[in-house]
Amino acid sequence: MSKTLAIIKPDAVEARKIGLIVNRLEEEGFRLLAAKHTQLDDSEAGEFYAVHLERPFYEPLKKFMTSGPVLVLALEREDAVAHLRRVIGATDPAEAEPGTIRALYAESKERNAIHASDSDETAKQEIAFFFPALA
Ligand code: 3AN
Repeated sequence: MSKTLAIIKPDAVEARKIGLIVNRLEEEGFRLLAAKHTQLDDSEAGEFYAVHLERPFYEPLKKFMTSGPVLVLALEREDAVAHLRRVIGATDPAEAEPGTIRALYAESKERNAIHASDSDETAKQEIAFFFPALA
């Protein structure tokens, strides 16, 4: 068993897709270890996306991620990181495989419904960031 972190982003929360997305994750075999409904502030979003600091989309990404509530999820499953990346689909919904969460619910590259950790190492850091008790 391994762990990963997902964030249902402000666009999907606003569009009332939390239930459908959590249902899909459970159908995919993920166990929900912890959940936090919160609105990130600028410093939290900045720290979370620090790896993108030099990218042109860093400021708009922070603005979007702080624009409304999100649902942060710690998830467990066999091969959790890779499986969740497959289930969410490509960053750009136009390139996401049909049936993936982003193909179904994302609007654009930025407003793309859901975040998922991209490696076991990142998953560990991201889980510790939001759920220190699980680390
Ligand atoms: P992913 O979320 O698929 O791992 P990353 O880690 O490359 O993608 O990017 C993190 C977030 O930054 C994405 N979820 C998306 O919201 C935003 N992002 C990435 N690339 C772009 C881009 N070219 N334009 C706008 N936003 C972007």
